[in-house]
Amino acid sequence: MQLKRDPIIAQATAIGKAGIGVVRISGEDLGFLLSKLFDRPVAPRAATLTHLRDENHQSIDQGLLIYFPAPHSFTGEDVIEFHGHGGVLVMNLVIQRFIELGKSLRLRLAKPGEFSERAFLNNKIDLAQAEAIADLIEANSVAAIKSANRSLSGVFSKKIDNLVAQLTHLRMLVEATLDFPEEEIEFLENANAAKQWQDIHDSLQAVLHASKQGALLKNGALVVLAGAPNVGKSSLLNQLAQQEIAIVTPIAGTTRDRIREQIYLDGIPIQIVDTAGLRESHDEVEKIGIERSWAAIGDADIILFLRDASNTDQTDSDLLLKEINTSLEFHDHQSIHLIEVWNKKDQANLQDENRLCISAKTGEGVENLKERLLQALGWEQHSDNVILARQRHLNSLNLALDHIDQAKSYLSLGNASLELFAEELRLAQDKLGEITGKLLPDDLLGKIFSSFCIGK
Ligand SMILES: Nc1nc2c(ncn2[C@@H]2O[C@H](COP(=O)(O)OP(=O)(O)OP(=O)(O)O)[C@@H](O)[C@H]2O)c(=O)[nH]1
Ligand SMILES: [Mg+2]
Repeated sequence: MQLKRDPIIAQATAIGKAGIGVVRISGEDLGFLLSKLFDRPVAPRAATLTHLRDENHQSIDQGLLIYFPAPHSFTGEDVIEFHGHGGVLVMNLVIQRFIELGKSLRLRLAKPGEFSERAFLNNKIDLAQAEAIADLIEANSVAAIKSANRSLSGVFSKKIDNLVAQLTHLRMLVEATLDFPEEEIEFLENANAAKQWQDIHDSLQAVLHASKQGALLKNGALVVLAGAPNVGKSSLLNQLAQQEIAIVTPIAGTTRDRIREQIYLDGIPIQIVDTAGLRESHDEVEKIGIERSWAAIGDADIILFLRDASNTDQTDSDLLLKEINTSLEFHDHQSIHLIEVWNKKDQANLQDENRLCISAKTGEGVENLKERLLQALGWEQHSDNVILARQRHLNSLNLALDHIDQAKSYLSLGNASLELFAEELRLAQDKLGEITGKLLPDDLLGKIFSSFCIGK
């Protein structure tokens, strides 16, 4: 038997001064609470203007009250919303008063994400949708909003559910075959098990691809500007950010510290890090700066290695580039992209089409550079079916794909391995179930919801 859950209350709008502030209450039966406020029945889903009064009948706040009887509410329980005035103190008093009125119901403050958790537990939304709400609220680009909305409306979950259904079908087929050992292979061939496997594999890969795009949209990338002193790293940072952020001078060794700035390329948040020019230095401060440059290089998704194209002697930069490549190899950082950029195009005579040439000063070639960055990140412009995935989703999808691949190897081994084939399919299905939350341990669920903010 399911334990009765205490009713919960929290401010649903941001805390601060605002025209209105909304307090939300959710509980299995809030009829008693309503009877404390009104001496007549309250119409469902209609706004009623009312005063919330203290025990001496003094008004605390006046606002609109809306009652959403279960199960037609966000959480699937009875929900009451009180739309009062959005002051910090007045909202606190409103919440306190409701808690007093609901004392016998054990009304208490909600924990972070608890409303969403209840919606999930009451099958109003699945886990991927609950996460999409959090992602929608936190989205910082139009593209991210669009794909969060797609997930929220269930597009992502539907894809996962379809895959699970395909897997179930194939598993049933295999299980049935196992009961008739003599006919196994023939039966599977007739049912085209290999084709079914291929379809599942391809759909899963498509979902994974769309999710990787979404993860890029959500998590962005770290781009580090590196190179010898004076090649124009800080100038490029300023050009990309369209602001004078870093100091630019003709003196080699101007930048001592890492300077960060976030920009958006096609909706993807990109952290640009400008670093101290790399060279042998005896200056105490500069030496620390250069150590930090090396640390930033190791953290990068993409390194933009800048050269001064107006300089006919590239020996220093050549050596430096070698050193960076060696360091990346040594630390097993093969996934870091390095793009060579020839700067100060305006002062140089460059006619090499294979080189990426820019002028950080005039901005020439910078649009081209941005495109190269997006390309290196694997971003496909105009992709309208991006799924705003979290790392958690990517992990589950990758593991599911591993099991699907493993299954294939058993299928090709013939009769003796059919049970192993079925087992891998089951494991893949379990991994997919983690995404929508149908198969996720309670402690993990709790962890996911507690990362949401209060009132959500
Ligand atoms: N003509 C021209 N000058 C540039 C260009 N980019 C940078 N400069 C000049 O080159 C000098 C050095 O530029 P910075 O941006 O400070 O170079 P940096 O790589 O950050 O140098 P450090 O911080 O010392 O490592 C400045 O005088 C800039 O004005 C460019 O595209 N064209
Ligand atoms: Mg600099």
